[in-house]
Amino acid sequence: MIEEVSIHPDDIARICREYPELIKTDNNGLREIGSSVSKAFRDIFSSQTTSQILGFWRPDTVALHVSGLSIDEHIPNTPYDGKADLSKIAQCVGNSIGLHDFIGLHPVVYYGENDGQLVRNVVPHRGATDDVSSHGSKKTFGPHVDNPDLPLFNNYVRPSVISPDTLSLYCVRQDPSVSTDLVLLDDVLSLLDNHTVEVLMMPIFKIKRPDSFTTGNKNNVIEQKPILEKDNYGNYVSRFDAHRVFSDYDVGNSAIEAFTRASLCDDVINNFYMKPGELLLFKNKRVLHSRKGFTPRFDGKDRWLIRVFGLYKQPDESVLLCNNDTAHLNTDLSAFTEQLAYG
Ligand SMILES: O=C(O)CCC(=O)C(=O)O
Ligand SMILES: [Fe+2]
Repeated sequence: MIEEVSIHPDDIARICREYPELIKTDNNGLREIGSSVSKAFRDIFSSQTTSQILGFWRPDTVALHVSGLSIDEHIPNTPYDGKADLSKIAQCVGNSIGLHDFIGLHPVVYYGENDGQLVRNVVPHRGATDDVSSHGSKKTFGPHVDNPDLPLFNNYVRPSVISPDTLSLYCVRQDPSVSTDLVLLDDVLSLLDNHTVEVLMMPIFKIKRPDSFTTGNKNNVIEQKPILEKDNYGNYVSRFDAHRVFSDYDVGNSAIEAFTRASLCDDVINNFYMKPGELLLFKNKRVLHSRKGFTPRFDGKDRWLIRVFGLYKQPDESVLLCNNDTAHLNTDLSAFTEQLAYG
């Protein structure tokens, strides 16, 4: 289920009075502001709001839709190169990362993507209008999980990098005609027959690394993987991405087609026309997200969301790119080959 949380305006007014300045915008500085904001949330939120938000940990809750958070008084123009001075949107950034801290999630970023910055600006990029990525616009970005070429779980003999457990999108500036769409994996599976589900669990699929990776091993492809697996609690999780999964087998391609068709049914799509100060936080591998194509105006006022990835557990030192940034993960899978062999 998707939990609806509405923050009381009096609570927001109190938090705004205490809002810390965002002085250092490197990842460590962002985590500091996240921890101050989380402290303010703990002091101010009612027990009802707190339990609704912490309900994110319930096995049947796969997403939170939080409304009524604050935004900064003067929002700069939408940054069409994808780079913004985060100190100018300190409240949006602080609320995003603060909610992760409050819930106990660990914000992370993956080497090769977003210049190592925890906060990604999801904006139409002047040079990427035809890309299928968070910087694209004209083409529909079909249902997908993020970073599907990375291992789903960390249940190997040694720790490994894994795909994001969670993803949040915070609305800084709205385009009222563009929704952010969520589809629950369980809803898609309820439309498929048993045979198709069984095929999706077979290790007969190839998955390509997303276009948002611009450095490192950006053309990574993993092979002989299932699209569907079950986690330790028996929940289905997926590495589905309509644009990036393939199979060498007809039976595999038919299953991909059936899954894609089911994920595009109106009945399973939850549209969110997010206004500034609204946030979606969801379990990346149990929810698909998508966005229809749109035409940006490039007048400084186009749609602007900020995205943050999270992990349920603090990443092990061995999966970090370097020791001085505990959020920046190594994505060179050859560094984890030994344990992948056991996976
Ligand atoms: O809402 C969008 O533009 C898509 C964003 C997205 O899929 C992402 O940033 O992972
Ligand atoms: Fe995405």
